[in-house]
Amino acid sequence: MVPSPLYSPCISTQLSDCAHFSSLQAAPSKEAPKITDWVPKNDKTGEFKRQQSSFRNFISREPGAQFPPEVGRYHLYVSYACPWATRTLIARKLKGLEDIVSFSVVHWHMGPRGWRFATADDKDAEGENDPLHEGFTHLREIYFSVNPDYEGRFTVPVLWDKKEKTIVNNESSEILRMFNTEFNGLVGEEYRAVDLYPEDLKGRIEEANGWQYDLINNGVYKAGFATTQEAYERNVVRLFEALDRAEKHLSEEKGPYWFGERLTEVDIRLFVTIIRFDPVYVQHFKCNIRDIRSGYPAIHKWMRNLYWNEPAFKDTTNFLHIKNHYTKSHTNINPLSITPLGPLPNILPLDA
Ligand SMILES: N[C@@H](CCC(=O)N[C@@H](CS)C(=O)NCC(=O)O)C(=O)O
Repeated sequence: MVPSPLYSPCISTQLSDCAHFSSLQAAPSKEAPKITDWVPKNDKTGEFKRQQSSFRNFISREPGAQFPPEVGRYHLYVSYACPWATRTLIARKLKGLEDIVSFSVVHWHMGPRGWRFATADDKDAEGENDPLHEGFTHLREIYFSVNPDYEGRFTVPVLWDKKEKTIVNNESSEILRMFNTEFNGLVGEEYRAVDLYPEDLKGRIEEANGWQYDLINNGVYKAGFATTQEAYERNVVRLFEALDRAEKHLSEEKGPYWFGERLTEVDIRLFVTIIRFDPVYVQHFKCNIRDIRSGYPAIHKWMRNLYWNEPAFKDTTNFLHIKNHYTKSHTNINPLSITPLGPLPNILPLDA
């Protein structure tokens, strides 16, 4: 467990709702951080530092494994807004796990108590209730049901084990790897043949993941959550240098994917950030040195190909959740929660 004292269970809640730190009710601190204080108020660097994921167990085919692959045993809690969670949905579909691993989608709005489940008052398209825990209103309750002293952030994705009633893993990069191999004995040959992390590309995949995670996937957040001009500029410049590098690579590659004719996890991991870029990151995270549709022809073509030609990518992209979540939940960045309408369309056609 990675301790994160700033985000103890009570901090961002109405204190009366939280049993864990009931003694705090007597003297709530005015300085208590909010869930949107991605950079602690006293951090003069202004830099967003992402917390490590806390639950790191693995579903495994090894005999005697604590979490063996089984049909219907595991459940994913995701948000369609979240790029990290959407990675796992794409892999789930590409690997034919739709009848094996169930999933549910939280409401797009992340309020002071974090992600919440939809209620009867919400419209259908806005999210779902918790199908596994009657009466749970927020994702945080899942975390506390496993560890009442949990002190990390309440993030999606969460890979839940219905049998042991516990969280297996909440780190998307690892869930991708499990989905790639560990259910292969339960799926048909066409899905077994899909290898998102093939042996002969492992080195190049790790190399691409390394800079893309730091500078692009997390880079948009480091620019958008920065609380000083210097931190913003430092990170936004690095982000665009990395996009230039991706553009060069894709313009030289023959074939529709990052590695030519072979779809790998690099496509999944990069896509979830790029598809959100023009609709959200350009304006909301101030990543506006260029946009994808007018500034990066090769990335743009690669992204549109995945979206329009691969159902696993299009079917897991929900622009309503994406646009509403960021602009209406990050009230530190957008206090009036007004969602810009553009750019329209959210994504251009393949032949544009
Ligand atoms: N390292 C995690 C990051 C997941 C993550 O940060 N998810 C965000 C949504 S995009 C979240 O749930 N944030 C809630 C919070 O930080 O309070 C992963 O890749 O799975």
